[in-house]
Amino acid sequence: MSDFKPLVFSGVQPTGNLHLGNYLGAIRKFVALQQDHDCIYCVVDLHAITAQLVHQDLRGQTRSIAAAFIASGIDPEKHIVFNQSAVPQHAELAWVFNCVARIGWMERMTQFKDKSGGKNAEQTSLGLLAYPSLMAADILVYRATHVPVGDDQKQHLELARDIAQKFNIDFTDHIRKTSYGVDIMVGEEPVHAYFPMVEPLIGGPAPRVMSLRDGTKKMSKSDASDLSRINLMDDAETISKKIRKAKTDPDALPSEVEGLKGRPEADNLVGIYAALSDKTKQEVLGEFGGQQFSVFKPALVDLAVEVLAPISGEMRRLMDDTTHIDAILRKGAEKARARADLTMNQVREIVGFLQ
Ligand code: AQP
Repeated sequence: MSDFKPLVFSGVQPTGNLHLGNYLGAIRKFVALQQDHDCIYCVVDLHAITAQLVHQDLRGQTRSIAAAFIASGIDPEKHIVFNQSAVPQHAELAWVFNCVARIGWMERMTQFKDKSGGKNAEQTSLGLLAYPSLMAADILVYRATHVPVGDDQKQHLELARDIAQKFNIDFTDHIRKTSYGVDIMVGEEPVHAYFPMVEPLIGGPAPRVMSLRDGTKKMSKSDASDLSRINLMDDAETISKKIRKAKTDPDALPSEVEGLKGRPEADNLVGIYAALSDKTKQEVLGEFGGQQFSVFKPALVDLAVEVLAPISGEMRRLMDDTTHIDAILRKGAEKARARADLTMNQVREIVGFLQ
């Protein structure tokens, strides 16, 4: 039985300042994966206009995400870094997927419900509803197999699998007439597939970094309070202030992970420490169990500054030379277009478009 060649794909939206959640949930994993995998990392600017159409400086934001990738350690020579709108095949495949996916699938997405509910109903674009279909296309236009993301994207990746599976089933006979199909197992079933069943890579001690003000809410770019998040570009003093002011409870840290249950803020800070130091939560508690937050927080400040300061410094340096970033993105887009075009030519043939 043949199988798909492993390929990693992921994207980040240029919709505001990157925060620690984006870094620990996504970018830090991107960096680690490039050691053993072929990787494609994308600044998803088409996604950026789904929730808000007009941006003050979409180009600048796009460059800053690319700068964050590179400053964090992604190698654009060995891997591919580009912005989504420069590869029109993403949008072309998304249209095919809009016709494969069912409206009900999209309406069930938690992110859509959160962003389109209440007073936002009138402002909700068709693009926001179709967002997961474009995300499936981003991944599958490269027939990528593995997608590192934060826990908040899990539902969208399950949908990408549903779309891939429905395409494979709807077009089975057409796929068989070409030589492009691959034999895979879906559960116990052997399937002749054109698109792989993508695997989310979500694990780690901080798969969902929570707000510093409320341990039950995701750390997010759109939170009104800047104190709720640590931005990648925050200086040492700001990081220190935000961690010192982070909400906690009055108890000392427990010695076992079990003891973090029902203590969302403590759990979040321990998870952040663990992810930043490449340790498990249990290892962190082995070091700090029984200690008060007055001891733990300064240690977390030192660690966060030690990890983030070189990244923000390098981002600033890169942002001063936009010609260099633009050249990286242009070169990346050329490499991405060549791969995406190969897939789209085959998809056009499978679907039956006259070429
Ligand atoms: N809090 C988080 N914890 C872990 N991972 C996170 N990600 C986002 N927030 C967290 C992951 O970062 C990657 C890029 O995310 P995105 O560009 O899609 O942005 P987003 O998820 O829309 O980010 P925000 O901050 O949550 O934006 P708003 O406020 O607009 O909703 C993804 O892999 C994501 O999982």
